[in-house]
Amino acid sequence: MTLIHRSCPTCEASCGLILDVDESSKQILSIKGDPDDHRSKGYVCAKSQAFHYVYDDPERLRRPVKKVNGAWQEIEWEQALAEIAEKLSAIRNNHGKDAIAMYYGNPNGHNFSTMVYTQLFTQMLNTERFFSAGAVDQQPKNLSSELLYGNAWVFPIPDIQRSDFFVCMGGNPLVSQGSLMSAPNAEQQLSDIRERGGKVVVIDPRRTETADIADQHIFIKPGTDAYFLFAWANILFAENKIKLGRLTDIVDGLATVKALAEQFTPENTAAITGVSAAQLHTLAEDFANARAPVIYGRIGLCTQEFGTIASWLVDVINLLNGRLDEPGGAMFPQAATELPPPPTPVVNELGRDRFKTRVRNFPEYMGMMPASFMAEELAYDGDNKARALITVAGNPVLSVPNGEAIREAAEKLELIVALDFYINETTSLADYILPSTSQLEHSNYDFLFQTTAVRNFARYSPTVFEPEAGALHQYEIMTELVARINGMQAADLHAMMAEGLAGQIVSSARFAHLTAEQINSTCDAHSGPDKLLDMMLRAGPHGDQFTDGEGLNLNKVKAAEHGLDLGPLEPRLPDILQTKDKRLNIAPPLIIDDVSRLQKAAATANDGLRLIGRRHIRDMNSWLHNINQYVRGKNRCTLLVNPEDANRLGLKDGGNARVKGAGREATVEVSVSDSIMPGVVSLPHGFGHRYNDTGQSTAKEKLPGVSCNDLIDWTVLDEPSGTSVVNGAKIEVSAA
Ligand SMILES: Nc1nc2c(c(=O)[nH]1)N[C@H]1C(S)=C(S)[C@@H](COP(=O)(O)OP(=O)(O)OC[C@H]3O[C@@H](n4cnc5c(=O)[nH]c(N)nc54)[C@H](O)[C@@H]3O)O[C@H]1N2
Ligand SMILES: Nc1nc2c(c(=O)[nH]1)N[C@H]1C(S)=C(S)[C@@H](COP(=O)(O)OP(=O)(O)OC[C@H]3O[C@@H](n4cnc5c(=O)[nH]c(N)nc54)[C@H](O)[C@@H]3O)O[C@H]1N2
Ligand code: SF4
Ligand SMILES: [Mo]
Repeated sequence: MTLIHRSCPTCEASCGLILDVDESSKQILSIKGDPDDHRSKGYVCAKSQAFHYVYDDPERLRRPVKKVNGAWQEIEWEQALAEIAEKLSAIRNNHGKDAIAMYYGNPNGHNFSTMVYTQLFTQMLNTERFFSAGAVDQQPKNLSSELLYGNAWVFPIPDIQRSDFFVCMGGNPLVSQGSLMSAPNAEQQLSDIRERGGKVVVIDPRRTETADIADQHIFIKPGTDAYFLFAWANILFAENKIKLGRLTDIVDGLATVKALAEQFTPENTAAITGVSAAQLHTLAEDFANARAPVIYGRIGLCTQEFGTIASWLVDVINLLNGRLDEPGGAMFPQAATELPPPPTPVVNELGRDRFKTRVRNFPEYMGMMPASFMAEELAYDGDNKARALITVAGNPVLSVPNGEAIREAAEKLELIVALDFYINETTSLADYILPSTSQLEHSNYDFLFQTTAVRNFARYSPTVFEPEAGALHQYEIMTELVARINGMQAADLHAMMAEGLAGQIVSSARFAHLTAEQINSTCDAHSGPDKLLDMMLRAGPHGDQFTDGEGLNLNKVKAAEHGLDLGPLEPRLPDILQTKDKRLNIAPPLIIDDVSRLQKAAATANDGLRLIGRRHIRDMNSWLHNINQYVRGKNRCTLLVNPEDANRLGLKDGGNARVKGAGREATVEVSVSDSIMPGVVSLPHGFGHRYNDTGQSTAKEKLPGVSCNDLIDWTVLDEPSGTSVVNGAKIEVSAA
């Protein structure tokens, strides 16, 4: 029996765990919350066991498989990598780089080594047919951050531990456990606000689990948050309540925002949003009068028709109230791995519209095409069409609108290679599946989520069980593929990664006295991704500066088995800006130009029934449904309908409804509840385990459900960012 401390890799909260393991038999005896983890303090949710269940799942792939005459055959790694590289090279040489499409899924963000090798992988493939789960997720926030702060990956995070007034829009942290707000035990953290005498307000078309513990819940019609937030800004301007404070001298564009906000009053937006003028006035006033208020918006604000405007307005409201970059407001975390600034300040150009989609001529964002257009881009039959697809830890057939058509299009491709360890609704179409080690078999560092945490921290998770001989980690699979396609050696690419990082570090003024070789050799005790991590930690804001003296290095972070507390969030403006002249223009033209689309849509904002999603504690998007413990019990892939709508449509609780959208229809069980507002229905995503060729028998048998993404109009996008509109989609419902 050995006790191992590590963090949970399943959601952004990254709770601290204690694993009791029998290393010789590779058995997990128990997984419990770590009471000494300063972030999670012993808290865990039901999914804390997920990586154990996945590790044990007999249907998880352990070795590469190849489809031969329609049947899967296990093959050796060497054969798999050699055959795939040869086929991909041939396609690329004969038809160009864009003939290989790629889809990048969510679990990659939970894996340190995959994240640091992602750039190598994507740059070497360099395909314009690049899709990701981000375009059904946070891309509007990326765009807003890129335009405001010059960096798409710098997010203002609500400093809820010091806030006394928390307005939550389009997020349900009690279930999701917080997103772009890594805050283990969200329920406790929100209750703490109330115990400190503060207030929690939830604005959501559904009275969510978070709303249930809040002081106030306000129903808002889906997709109308931008009108609501503009009207809020209107009040601030009209009542002369703008407080830019310390940021006054760096902010531009105030007059432009004012002119726009003047057109949206609490009165003229009330019928659109469903929020009365009086309610908004009270909220704006309470917020302005609070000591440390903050407003937060998440996926319900991103994956809607005006996702970029709504996501941007959240920052604008914080800023106008003097709450951006202030304790208890929206603040910028600092990662322990943050690299020192380069010699000349970086001014980032907007990464958008450098190429267009083939079918609709739609601008790319972040080098990616909209995920909602994946089906038609794969099916495109013109010059330079797609011939191969690589999926990396994703399941677009269920996760992306028009998923059924993604399947149909993928079936016609010459080659599909899936980096995954399940035969899911997408990877079942592959010619090869390359399973990486599972999370218990590799170390991890909470890399992405240290940049979204409500308090700065560093946390390393050791490998629990050594993988079986020959097994490859995800970053190794990626490197092998890149090496073989480019006629290189994987070992050389690994060395290049270390040299490149060391070179980047010594280019900064702070480390100009060192050479790349010195940095490289100082970190020689570690290899692979651990070595890169050691370099970043030593060069970072708390690092030992490569002195082996005071400050962090990897060994010290490893030794801190409950994780390291690096203190509360600190003000970071203007230093963090990577915009021209280090100015913060709150009226970026791309967003301002989109406001005319918002104005035009006002007349039809309330047409017909609208569909929203919902998450449940035992789901993780589409991929934990093969775990018996997570799918037993009552069907949760149900359509939530308000009693008013149920009466009008003749629907009964527990009966069935016919749901029509995107030219498809499905039958789903109805759950009648006044927790959802009239005119809105809710169906969770990640279900629809209906294809016979998948290798997830429990999912298929126990809780197949229907895929809401087949019913969502995939042609409607948040236009500036190309993000899918999975919340507020028009839908038809009738009795079945
Ligand atoms: N309608 C609607 N659609 C949505 C959303 C919504 O709210 N509503 N939410 C969207 C969001 S936020 C997201 S993030 C996406 C998620 O979309 P995806 O990322 O496409 O889907 P997942 O269900 O997370 O699939 C993850 C896959 O990764 C594999 N995997 C897990 N861990 C590993 C690993 O360590 N190695 C390898 N090789 N594979 C691994 C799993 O086996 C699984 O097949 O869905 C989006 N889709
Ligand atoms: N248990 C569990 N946890 C998860 C996941 C999971 O699948 N299961 N997925 C993880 C991932 S990948 C992500 S990105 C995060 C997402 O984390 P959250 O953003 O917290 O996700 P949701 O629970 O989907 O909350 C979205 C909320 O937006 C509301 N909403 C929908 N449309 C609108 C609208 O137009 N306006 C407003 N104001 N609200 C709206 C919905 O009713 C819902 O309550 O969760 C993560 N955590
Ligand atoms: S809240 Fe997230 S990180 Fe914490 S135990 Fe549950 S799944 Fe794991
Ligand atoms: Mo997500």
